Amino acid sequence: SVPAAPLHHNTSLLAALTEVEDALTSSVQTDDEFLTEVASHLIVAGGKRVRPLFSVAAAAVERPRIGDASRESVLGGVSVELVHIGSLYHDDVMDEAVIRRTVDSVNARWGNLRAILAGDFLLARASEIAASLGVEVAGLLAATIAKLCEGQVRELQSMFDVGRTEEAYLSSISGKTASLFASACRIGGIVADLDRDAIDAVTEFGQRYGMAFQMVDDVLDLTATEEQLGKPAGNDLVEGVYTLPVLRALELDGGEELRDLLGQPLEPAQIDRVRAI
Ligand code: GRG
Repeated sequence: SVPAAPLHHNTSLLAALTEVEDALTSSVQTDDEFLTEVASHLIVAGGKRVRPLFSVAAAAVERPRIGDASRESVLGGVSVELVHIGSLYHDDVMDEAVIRRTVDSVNARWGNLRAILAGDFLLARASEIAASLGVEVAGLLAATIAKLCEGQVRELQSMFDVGRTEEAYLSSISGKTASLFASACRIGGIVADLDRDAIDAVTEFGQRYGMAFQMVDDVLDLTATEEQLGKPAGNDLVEGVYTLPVLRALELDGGEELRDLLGQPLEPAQIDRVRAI
């Protein structure tokens, strides 16, 4: 969750995040109560809301107070968060994940068919909101959804490959994670009418931050607890995904011991051994 202390010093940022919550809730209202319930599931469950925070902050870079956000930057952030949540619905179907944001995954609660449809619905609502912000934002969000898909396909093609290169890993996370952080910032910059250099600068920041964010996420899979993650820890390891920390450990280890351990179902003691490496 967002650290409490800075928010006390910044009531306008807190107000923007409250607006984000309200707009997220409104965005999934339909005449179909069941669809609204399924689509609300991970909104209600929480999440850090890092991406909308970046939209709001990017829109405020040339203003005296961070969080001096326009309604448009809040809506831009909401469109990005809806894409993020929709991608989590689909990702959990692909991974057969049962826990997300500390609660049942949507597929575990309602099955794959409804999880896929509700994910589609979230993407549609994200597109509607982006379109209300103009053609540039709408086009950017659509292009970003395409990048997430490209990144995820690249991920599928190399994640289980013992010969995975760091370039393959970086190319995958650039698409599946960093592109949405970059667009979160860029949309904030566009709706705040920043000049083109500033828009490019906040986009570059988002892209780099997103790369670092995914690398940390992959390290946390090895080092954090289920309580901290809101989902089971060590998942990547159990499934044999070659994330950056694993690739680096393979290098450090000289390869042999770790190479023998990986690529098969691991016992708890073996997981501890890999973590130690
Ligand atoms: C349908 C848009 C769409 C895409 C299809 C499934 C897919 C392709 C992409 C998934 C990509 C994916 C799940 C990347 C991982 C991103 C990531 C770091 C998730 C965790 O983000 P946090 O830590 O989670 O911000 P919270 O719960 O705090 O929001």
